[in-house]
Amino acid sequence: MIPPALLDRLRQARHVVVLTGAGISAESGVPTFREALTGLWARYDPLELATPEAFARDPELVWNWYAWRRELVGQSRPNAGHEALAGWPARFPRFTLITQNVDGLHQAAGSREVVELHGNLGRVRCSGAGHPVPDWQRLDGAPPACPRCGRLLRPDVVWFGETLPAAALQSASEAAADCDVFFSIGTSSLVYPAAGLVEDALGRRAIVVEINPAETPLTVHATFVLAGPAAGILAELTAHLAEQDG
Ligand code: BV8
Repeated sequence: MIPPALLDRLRQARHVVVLTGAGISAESGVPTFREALTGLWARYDPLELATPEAFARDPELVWNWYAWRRELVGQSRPNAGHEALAGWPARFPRFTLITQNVDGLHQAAGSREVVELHGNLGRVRCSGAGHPVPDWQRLDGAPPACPRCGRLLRPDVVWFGETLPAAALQSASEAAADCDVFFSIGTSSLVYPAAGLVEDALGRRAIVVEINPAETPLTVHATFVLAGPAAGILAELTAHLAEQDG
């Protein structure tokens, strides 16, 4: 059930921002970050593995964790939530989609402009100079060497303790500071600076909508809380918006 008051606010919205986390990909079968350690990975802590220290200590282990996740993502398809959001740029005067996810499913659903705060595990880069390496051999086992300088290749994602891509963080911060509606979808709101974006919106009395089956530190501050899985809620919300088109 979508609150009519939310639909009214969306009808008048000037700039809608959406921040997504791993939860929006859960219904595509991509485990959320904390679930991304099942089976042989169950004994590791993602906060430990997703760090430059872990890669320096055991590059093969970290490389293979990402190879396994890349495999999972490769077998996944965007769900109704990704697809609904792909149509939202046409519904609002201004729309910004920001994601913490590294699975590329928003782009696979047709979203053309996606602010990727934490990179994308479909890309790799040189662990030395940082330049992207588009055509690399997909080997299991030890990470391949950079064809240019011989240093190890690494996933093009942001690890804990690493700064976010400056351009992405700036776009996200500017959008959060300008928007009049901020959606936080499928994120535990625990990881910074991504989780801090909504604070800009709250500070300016923008409408904040949280879509998540569980409570998070944001829940008590949100204007509207749509408690449930994102795919169905976003499909229902989009259907209401389409009704307004007459
Ligand atoms: C940095 C890529 C400068 C890798 C990831 C304050 C300011 C700045 C930094 C910090 C700070 N406090 C602490 C820090 C350090 C740290 C941090 O935030 N630590 C946390 C643990 C406290 N931040 C950093 O290190 C960042 N770097 O700021 O640099 C700096 C450096 C050092 C010290 C100070 C400053 C870098 C953070 C980026 C890390 N990389 N991902 C990879 O994926 O392998 S973050 C990773 O974890 C994910 O991208 C995601 O964003 C995050 C959380 O993962 P999950 O919990 O799985 O996913 P999510 O949060 O999205 O939760 C799932 C949610 O979905 C749940 O709520 C669930 O209920 C819901 N859900 C489930 N099913 C559904 C659903 N929702 C809807 N529908 C469903 N069907």
